[in-house]
Amino acid sequence: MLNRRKFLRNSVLTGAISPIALMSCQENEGTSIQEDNQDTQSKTTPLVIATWNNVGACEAAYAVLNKKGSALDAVEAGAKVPEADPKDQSVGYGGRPDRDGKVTLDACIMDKEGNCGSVVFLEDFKHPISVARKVMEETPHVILAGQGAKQFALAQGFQEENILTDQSKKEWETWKKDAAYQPVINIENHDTIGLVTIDAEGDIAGACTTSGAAYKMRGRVGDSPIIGAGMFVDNEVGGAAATGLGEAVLKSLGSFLIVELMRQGMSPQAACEEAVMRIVRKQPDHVNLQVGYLAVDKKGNYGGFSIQPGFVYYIQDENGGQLIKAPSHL
Ligand code: SD4
Repeated sequence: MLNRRKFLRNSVLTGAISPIALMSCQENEGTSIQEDNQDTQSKTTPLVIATWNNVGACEAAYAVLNKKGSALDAVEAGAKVPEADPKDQSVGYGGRPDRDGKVTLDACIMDKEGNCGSVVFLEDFKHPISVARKVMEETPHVILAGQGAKQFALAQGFQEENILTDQSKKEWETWKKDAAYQPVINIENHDTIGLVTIDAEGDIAGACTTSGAAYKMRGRVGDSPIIGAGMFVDNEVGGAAATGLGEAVLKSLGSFLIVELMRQGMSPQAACEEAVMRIVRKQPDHVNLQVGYLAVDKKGNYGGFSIQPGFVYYIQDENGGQLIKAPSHL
């Protein structure tokens, strides 16, 4: 909360936000952005909340909820939207490859009972989230990796296909000329989707799906498919999701931490801030990397926070959708 106060004080002092009207609007890619400058904001349930400007995903997820569908079906439907979109180069089909030119996907899903499934280092499938769901529903395991995950996906009837698009291949070929291995992700250019939904019954589910850090080392797995790091939900409390440099999130299991802090009474906003501050306090290189968290509790209170400015998240309920600019530490 110290940091939240510092943020508010600095913002007011520099005139970045008006002390009377703490909400401001900006334009970004045709979507109006609201600045989240309040300690507790809330929405009615059912609702969908997702990292970045993932409007299509939130709409698809909300359409499921609107028809009284389950939170679990909603997160899967939502996650599949960017997975299928070749223009989204951080997720699924069209994702940027690793340094060897192979697209490797990470995804996880979790339901209201605390059941979860995950795939890591999965190649050649467009919808890792659906394979992760099958891991949850059809196996006694939580995580399947690489060739084993592929074998399982094929056995489940998923179609193998080339998911490296010409665009991502071309960019990789340009990158290869210098092949500078810089795992620091461009702080403004993430699209990894972590989403949490609350359905009409008040039940919660979560999902997270990504192609991971561009040009990563072959075999690298990030936070996104790791339950408790990239995403975590607890039906008694709420849910959280992460985006940004996975290594930083993994070191503090950020999403699990946020849910536990909410369990102890913190607001989603304060819990996201504390999770970011754990990274800030323990990882001196945080100035060079981005991590953004979002969280929602059972009542529909929500929040988000990041290390660097630039993290936005999208939230949708019966009143429509809103893109929200999260406050940041720096
Ligand atoms: C990873 N957390 O693999 C992911 C990357 C990400 O938006 O969030 N990109 O580290």
